[in-house]
Amino acid sequence: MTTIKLTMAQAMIRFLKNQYVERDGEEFRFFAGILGIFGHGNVAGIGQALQENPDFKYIMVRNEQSAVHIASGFAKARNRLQAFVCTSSIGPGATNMITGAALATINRLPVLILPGDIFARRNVAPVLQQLESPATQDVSVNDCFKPVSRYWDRIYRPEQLLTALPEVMRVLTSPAETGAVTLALPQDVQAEAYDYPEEFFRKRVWHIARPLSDREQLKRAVELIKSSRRPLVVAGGGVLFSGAEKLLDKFTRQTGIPVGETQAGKGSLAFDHPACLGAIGATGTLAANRIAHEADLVIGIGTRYSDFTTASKTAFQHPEVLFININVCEMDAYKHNGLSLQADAKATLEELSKALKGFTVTPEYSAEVKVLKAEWEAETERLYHLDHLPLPGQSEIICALSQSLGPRDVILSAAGSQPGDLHKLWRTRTPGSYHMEYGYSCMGYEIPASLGVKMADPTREVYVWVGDGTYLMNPTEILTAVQESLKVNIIVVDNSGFQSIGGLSGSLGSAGFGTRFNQRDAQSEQLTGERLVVDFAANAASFGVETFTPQNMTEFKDVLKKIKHLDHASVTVIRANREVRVPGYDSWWDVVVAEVSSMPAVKKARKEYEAHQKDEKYFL
Ligand SMILES: Cc1ncc(C[n+]2csc(CCOP(=O)(O)OP(=O)(O)O)c2C)c(N)n1
Ligand SMILES: [Mg+2]
Repeated sequence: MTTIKLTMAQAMIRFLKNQYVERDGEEFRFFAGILGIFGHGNVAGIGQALQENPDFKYIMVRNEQSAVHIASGFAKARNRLQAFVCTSSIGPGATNMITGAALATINRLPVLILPGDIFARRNVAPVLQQLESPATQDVSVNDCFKPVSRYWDRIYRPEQLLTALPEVMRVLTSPAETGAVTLALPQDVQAEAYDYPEEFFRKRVWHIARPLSDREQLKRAVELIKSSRRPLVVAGGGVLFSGAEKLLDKFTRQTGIPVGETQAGKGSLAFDHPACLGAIGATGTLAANRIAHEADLVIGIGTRYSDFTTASKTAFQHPEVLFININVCEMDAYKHNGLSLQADAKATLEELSKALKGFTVTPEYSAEVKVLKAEWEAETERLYHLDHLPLPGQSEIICALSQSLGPRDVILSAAGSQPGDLHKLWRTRTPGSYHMEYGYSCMGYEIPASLGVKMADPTREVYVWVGDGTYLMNPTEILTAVQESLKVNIIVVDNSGFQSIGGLSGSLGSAGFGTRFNQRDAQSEQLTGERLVVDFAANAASFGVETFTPQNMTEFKDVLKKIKHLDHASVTVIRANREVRVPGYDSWWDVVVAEVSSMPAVKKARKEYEAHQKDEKYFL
């Protein structure tokens, strides 16, 4: 056996460089590179190995959490066929990545996380940034990654890479299992040498399979669909990950079954497709939610049925509603006591289309879908043209963006009031052009993720929408955009605080308490003093990007025309009215109101809450 003497870190990078995936005959190098920040816990290990491997791109970031967000944005935009690695020092650099890991795992996005770890040798403990325990020496802050990782391991000896890395690849490339994979790397072991077999570093191609469902279950599903009167497809992120959009188009045109889209599944069909009812659930359109209400069969494709999708289990009210779940992930395939088709979405839609030749929904049902769709388009138009003065409503900003963006351009967001508003109102025209992180809805994902999306496909314009609150949480990767010459178009909507949570608080009887950006008032000692004015453009300009501050909608539209043709990143700041909201449509979201309170508004909200909660269903 030929061997090569390498440090554990050098062996790691050499192995990662040689991993490929293949799906439908197309092959990709799996890792696009590594993102991170060096400290004493990785600089001489992974850092040194990267210096020796300049063909494995290293991108320096400003915050380790952002590194994981960039990686998630990238993996999502590449439909999980490529990923990034993230490296950090030990201690705070490592724990900064936990939020990112949770986001990746919840959204089922492959990210390889390599936090540095305390000395395996232990004789010099406690080292800088080490968490000590009186109960064991076999613990470090990196154990906190366990619940948020799909695979977790610690490499105490260099030869453990030989058995750990194949597991890492199995999980990262598995459509059902993927998420954050964490390999904790003790700082001393990273630099330790070992005679690795050359064979370990050969090119490996991981095949991404398209598993078919159980034959009996498929037959039963076909019968169920044939005997349904009001079937509805719920299209989740799995449709896009599987690349099943064309098959969904064919299936729905053939059968006439309408489609509601989850946040992750939006863009499965173009907004003007005859079967597309748009967003479903708590942030759904009136068209999708009304059809859902009376659906007798829900065909969930690649959805995990989050509370936003099911409107906290109130969306599906037909007394005998049944579910068919097409999902590669067993856990999701069995949800709602559904008939499980544990299988790839694209392959299964192909089979169902064949088996359902001749089946269509009734003309009455199709007519109802058409009317509701038209009604929703009219409502969208109304909200697009509020002409609110002096400050516009958010729906007008959506309208301006919608008119300016090309069909392949990407709109990206994650938290605030815009995910709900965009879910309802964005007119998605191509798959991947609506990029919403709503599994973790993590403030601070947006700007870093936009860099990942841009790297995933530089031919697409990326528009990232952040609220003022979100901007304040994590603006610093703007500098990384400048460093990497990544043209991202950042739109900051300043409504002086947390409009979303303020509105939610209001609806729960708490009048927006603690959600506005105001100074502490000297007399009341509450946060009700002068409005805190932040010059977001000046802040952004300090990172070296061009900035724009349109004062009204006309100027905003002019800026959008201009930034389209720039060759560098920019930040546009526009103020919006925080009280002009996009309403909800036949849906609700379960956020519990205090059962007892001395506040009359809370008591009233509690009564309404109890009435709504009665609609929550178990699917037994
Ligand atoms: C990291 C993180 N912290 C807290 C929250 C809860 N949260 C959701 S939206 C929101 C306010 C966002 O404010 P802003 O970005 O200004 O958007 P707006 O609601 O004003 O549209 C908060 C605090 C979150 N989603 N993520
Ligand atoms: Mg805000």
